[in-house]
Amino acid sequence: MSDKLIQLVDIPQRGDARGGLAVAELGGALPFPVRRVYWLFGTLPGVSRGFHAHKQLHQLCVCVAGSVRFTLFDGRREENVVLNSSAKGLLIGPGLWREMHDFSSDCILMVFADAEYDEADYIRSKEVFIASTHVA
Ligand code: T46
Repeated sequence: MSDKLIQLVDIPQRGDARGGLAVAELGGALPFPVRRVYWLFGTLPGVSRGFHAHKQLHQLCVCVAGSVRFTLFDGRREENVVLNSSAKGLLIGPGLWREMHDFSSDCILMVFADAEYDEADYIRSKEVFIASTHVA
């Protein structure tokens, strides 16, 4: 899988004896200016999410509580990444099919995105996604 499409980055920890503090800032863990932040929480037991790719969107995903497993597919190879620490962020570029599985009941997944929500940026059919990865 191309390193440019998926990358696990360290989120700097600036906590002290009083408690934790983690920082995602431009030029640090964040390689792009953020235009949208959303978070997934309260995912019901056994439920998987995602099942789409993005055409342009770049995102940084940080599991700030609990755990979740990402399955990422670039049209050829599949990779699984477990996020279970707020000290790690998963950078996901465009052109990657993503699924999220095994959400813990306390999972809160924060997502920093470089663009506003746009349904036209989604590819929600796996067939269409695979076809798009084989265009010369
Ligand atoms: C992604 C993974 C990690 C909005 O109206 N605004 C938003 O910013 C978002 C993210 C979603 N929505 C609407 C679209 C759907 O009607 O909320 C509903 C649920 O979205 P979706 O089914 O796409 O959610 P997930 O959990 O499958 O995927 C989300 C993001 O959509 C996606 O970009 O990469 O989390």
